Amino acid sequence: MKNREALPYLTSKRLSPENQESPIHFLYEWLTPIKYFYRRNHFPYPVLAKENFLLSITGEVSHPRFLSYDKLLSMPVKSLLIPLECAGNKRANFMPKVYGEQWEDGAISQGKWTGVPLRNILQKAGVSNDAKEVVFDGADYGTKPTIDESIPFQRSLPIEKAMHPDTIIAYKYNNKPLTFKQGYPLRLIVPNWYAMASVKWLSKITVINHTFAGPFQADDYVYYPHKDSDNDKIPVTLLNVNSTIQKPINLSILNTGTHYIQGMAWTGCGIITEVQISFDKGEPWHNATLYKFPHENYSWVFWSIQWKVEEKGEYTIFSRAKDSNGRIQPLTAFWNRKGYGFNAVTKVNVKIES
Ligand SMILES: Nc1nc2c(c(=O)[nH]1)N[C@H]1C(S)=C(S)[C@@H](COP(=O)(O)O)O[C@H]1N2
Ligand SMILES: [Mo]
Repeated sequence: MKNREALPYLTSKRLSPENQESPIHFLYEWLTPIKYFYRRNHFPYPVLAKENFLLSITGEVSHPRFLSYDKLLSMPVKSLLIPLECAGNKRANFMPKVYGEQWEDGAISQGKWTGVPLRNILQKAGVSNDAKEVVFDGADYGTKPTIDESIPFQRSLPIEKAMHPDTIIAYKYNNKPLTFKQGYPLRLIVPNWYAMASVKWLSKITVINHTFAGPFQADDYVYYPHKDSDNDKIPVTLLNVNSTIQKPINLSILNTGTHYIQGMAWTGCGIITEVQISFDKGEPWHNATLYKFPHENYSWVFWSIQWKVEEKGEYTIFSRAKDSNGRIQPLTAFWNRKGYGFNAVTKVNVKIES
């Protein structure tokens, strides 16, 4: 039979706007192929052509700029291996349940991003001394239930993060021009932060001397620890330390013998130093072997451990990652009303049948 393929595919959570999970359990690669990159959108896709496109840099700057796509391509370039993880990744695991896209563990993907450090462009524009934040506009727009008018997708960064040498305006993914769904022609890439910061279809950069309070900054992407009040809210920024068990898949039926438990781990604070596995609900923990991509400290790490199992029955395999800042996946996730940053110890149930 023709056109029959046994390949993994994106799992749709929603068609418009398009929200789809990566088949993360089947990806043992450093670079997620573009067809397996997860998709998370707030609005319909905008259509941009590089020919009539100018990126503006205005606001608290001495020399406002309007850069063409070709001008950007002529500037000094940088390439980095960076994962993008949606702040809602693994939201489906929160108890009690929270409203929002019920992502399992596939709202994460990574690849090689190539572009111009934002810092170079800001320096050319001459950022004023009282600059506080930089606001990034995507070209996509639409309405939100809480707001009447049509608004663009907008996010800000503190000036320090905007000036970080690894915050880049990307125009290539895995050595090819960005695809239309991933932000063509330009996309901000903010390493170590949850992916809402990495604004697609980047069209406008505005330096401001106050705190930005757009809806995607001050309402969404904020941890609200309480069910009924907005007290103690904290903005969502850095990725939590986290891991995913890729193999075995949850609820697998296996036989006695030797199995390899495999997965990935990542953090937004330093590097992964350890991944520990328990073969059945906690103590004892065993150290997995880590596989790191040389000189790419933002990249996820892969890990693997051998499991010899002789007794039939049901088992719950746990994984927990630690990072160089002493952070470790907790047994229970920090519950918050909008369901961001789930990073409790990762669990997979299996049955050993014969
Ligand atoms: N312009 C624009 N940028 C955006 C978004 C968006 O809806 N519009 N979504 C953000 C969120 S919440 C995530 S998780 C990532 C998703 O990127 P992807 O679709 O390439 O996976 O893009 C971020 N940047
Ligand atoms: Mo997201």
